[in-house]
Amino acid sequence: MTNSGKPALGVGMIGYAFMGRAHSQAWRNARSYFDVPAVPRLAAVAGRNEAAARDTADRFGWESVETDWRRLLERDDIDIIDICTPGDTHAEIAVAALEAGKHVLCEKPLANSVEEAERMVQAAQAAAALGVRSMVGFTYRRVPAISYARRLVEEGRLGRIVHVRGAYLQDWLVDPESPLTWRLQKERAGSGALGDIGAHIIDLAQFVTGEQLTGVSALTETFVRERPVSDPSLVGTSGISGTSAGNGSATRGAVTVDDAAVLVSRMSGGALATFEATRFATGRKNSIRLEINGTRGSLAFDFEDMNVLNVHDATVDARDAGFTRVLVTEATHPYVAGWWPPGHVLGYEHAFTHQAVDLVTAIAEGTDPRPSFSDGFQVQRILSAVETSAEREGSWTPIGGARV
Ligand code: SOE
Repeated sequence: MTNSGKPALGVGMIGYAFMGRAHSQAWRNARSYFDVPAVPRLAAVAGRNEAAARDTADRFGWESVETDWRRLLERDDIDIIDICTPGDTHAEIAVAALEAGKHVLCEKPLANSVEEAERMVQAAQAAAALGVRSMVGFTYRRVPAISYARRLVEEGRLGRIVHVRGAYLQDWLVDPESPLTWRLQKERAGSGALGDIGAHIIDLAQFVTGEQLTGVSALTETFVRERPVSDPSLVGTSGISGTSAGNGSATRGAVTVDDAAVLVSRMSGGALATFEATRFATGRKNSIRLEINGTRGSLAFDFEDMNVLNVHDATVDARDAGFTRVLVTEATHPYVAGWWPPGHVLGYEHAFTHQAVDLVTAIAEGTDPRPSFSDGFQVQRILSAVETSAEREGSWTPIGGARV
């Protein structure tokens, strides 16, 4: 219990790198800015590198440190397991945590394969019957402008949706000397730009439209196939034959994932859709673009201008019509009331707080949060269909049996 008499929910977070930092801040801020029905407690951070885990604990206020994530599952003071590790560990940790009766938040993509994702869904469904909740971290759903876009579609403001245009554009891999990391190894990351950022834009398109992709025709490419290895821990893993590594090392390792993916698709409501995910779009840093055209109007969003949603009402007389640049910072816009007065814009990290708030609220209220593991599984099927299609130079590949 907290001072105000609210129940506390102990969080055990696994991983402390980029995502671990974003999540740490979110768990801290959720109680400060939102009137949550249960208060997240930063109970423990777990990681194999004890010094790094301790540093994270000190910086963000985690109460304790574990060097083996399994310890978190044995602790009675931990209610939520937050998985911020590379994709190859998601299935094992999530299934074990759910079986131990812990609620789970798992970073995206849900897993590295459809088979792993399916096992996770089964564990999530069995756990849900006992009141244990699970959620996958497609965090961009909770950017206020995106949540507002969803609301406009739900209200019928776009009419019948006919086009979906999605792109997730980054450029951090353009330099061929940029080193090999786990994100470029299939065995660790599952896929490249496709799963890392393509998964986000596919999820966003499905979330905002309320429809699903029914099939894909896709191409993928790896523009730089070998990169220098500066992280000694990667030597000996697949595709890296060298024996030594270090700064300026001549050891090079194979990139075993895609650098970019493009796909055309159909949506379940009849719309035609195109998607692009790349780490080679020079000048684009984290540009998540979504444009949706309906018979009554259109929406356009770019994360690099994330407080804005461009809205076009096609029912207005053509003399006055056009895209309106809506600043999504009003208290009546989703999530905004928790923060600042109008015009005091939000940033990348705020959506992680919204995610934490929604998860603890669902746990406290006994509802199933979205995006669910089933949502993550369905995206996983699409990623797999993209790879199958790309192997056959873009042949049409249906996505059957969606579960959501
Ligand atoms: C790296 O490409 C990355 O951090 C992704 O892993 C995140 O999901 C995305 O939000 C930003 O880019």
